[in-house]
Amino acid sequence: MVAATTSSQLLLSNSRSLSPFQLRVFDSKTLVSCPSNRSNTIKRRHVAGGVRCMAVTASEAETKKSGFEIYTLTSWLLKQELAGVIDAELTIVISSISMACKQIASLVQRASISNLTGVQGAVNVQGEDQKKLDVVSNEVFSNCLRSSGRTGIIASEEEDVPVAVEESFSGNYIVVFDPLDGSSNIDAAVSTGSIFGIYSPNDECLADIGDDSTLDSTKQRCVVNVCQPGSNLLAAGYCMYSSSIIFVLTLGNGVFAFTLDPMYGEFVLTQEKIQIPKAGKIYAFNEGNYQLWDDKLKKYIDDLKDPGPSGKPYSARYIGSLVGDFHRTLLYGGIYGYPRDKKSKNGKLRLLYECAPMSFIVEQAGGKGSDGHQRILDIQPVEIHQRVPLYIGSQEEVEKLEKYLA
Ligand code: AHM
Ligand code: MG
Repeated sequence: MVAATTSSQLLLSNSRSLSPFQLRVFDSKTLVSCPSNRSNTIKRRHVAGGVRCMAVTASEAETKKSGFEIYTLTSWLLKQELAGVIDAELTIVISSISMACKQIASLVQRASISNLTGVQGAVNVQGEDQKKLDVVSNEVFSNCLRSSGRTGIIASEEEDVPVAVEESFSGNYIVVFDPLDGSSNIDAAVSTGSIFGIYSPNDECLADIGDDSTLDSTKQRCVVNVCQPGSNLLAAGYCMYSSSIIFVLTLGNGVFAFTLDPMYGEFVLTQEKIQIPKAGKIYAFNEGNYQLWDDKLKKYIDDLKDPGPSGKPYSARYIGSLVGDFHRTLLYGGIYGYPRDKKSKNGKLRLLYECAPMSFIVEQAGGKGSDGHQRILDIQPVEIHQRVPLYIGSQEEVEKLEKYLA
């Protein structure tokens, strides 16, 4: 199938003659009409007096990579679908989330131009001032999920209770998300991000939609359905809005990063099977709260600053934006922590749409996510906006912290 042409080149996407996930550029001189079959790739050769077509095996074709090949999130998701890792409905849900992220990225980038900085004037159910972009991003995320037609329930940091999606016609996946995390940074153009987790569909929750008399019980069942431990997650990811827009995703088979190519407007695969370093001498805590911390935690932090025999203490790095701090930790190693303290008994971060998705990702990369005593993914939520302390990062660093808190 010819997708676009110029005078000298033809852009082809042909699921029979190429690997189904490849988009390649051919010189028009070599393009001729050749018969094809399903299992073989067609090789075209100029010979004296004409062109001869030869069949080559798919594996032979795959080893010869074109310099023009790009591997997009869409292609990658289709490959996962073909391999049976996810079904077609989940592919659509994740695609719609990536679309929401592209829109939010654009809004974040243009915030000061479009008068989208500052507060909205409302306070969310958790008593926090909502920024204009919090509200807009929540709308963008919710609309993309609704229009995908594959989402049964959505639960957001910015909504009081989970919402049953009436437009859903199949799939019915449960999506939890924080549409714009770290938005206190937004007016200074510092990194922010969106975080999401996807749970299995539960048709029971949707059974009574449309019957007003049962709306309350439907809502209650939605809450029950959304309150699942992170160990049930099917997929989780985040999108970081920074000097690059990076979409990080796990489907439970490793962690993959896709970078938004502004030329194509597509997320392109840039890192496969990311592994977090086993240890790393970087810590990310808001030390402004030091005096409010428990003595065991103070001792841990004090020891990190001790240069010891090597003469090298840990380095402190703290953006105050979970996605940015987490992404650095994932790539460089170390530990990110948001502890409980005297004023916030369970810390600040929310289990469902912040701690659990990030913990699923870190475990898939070989790291750990803990509340200081137990695995985050094993915690059974009892309410939607439940907070838990979070310590996340390199396995050895999180285990070291747990020993101090024991
Ligand atoms: P938010 O969801 O209201 O944006 O709050 C979460 C953010 C995280 O991104 C960040 O790690 C943390 O709050 C920073 O909190 P603090 O300013 O107390 O250090
Ligand atoms: Mg948040």
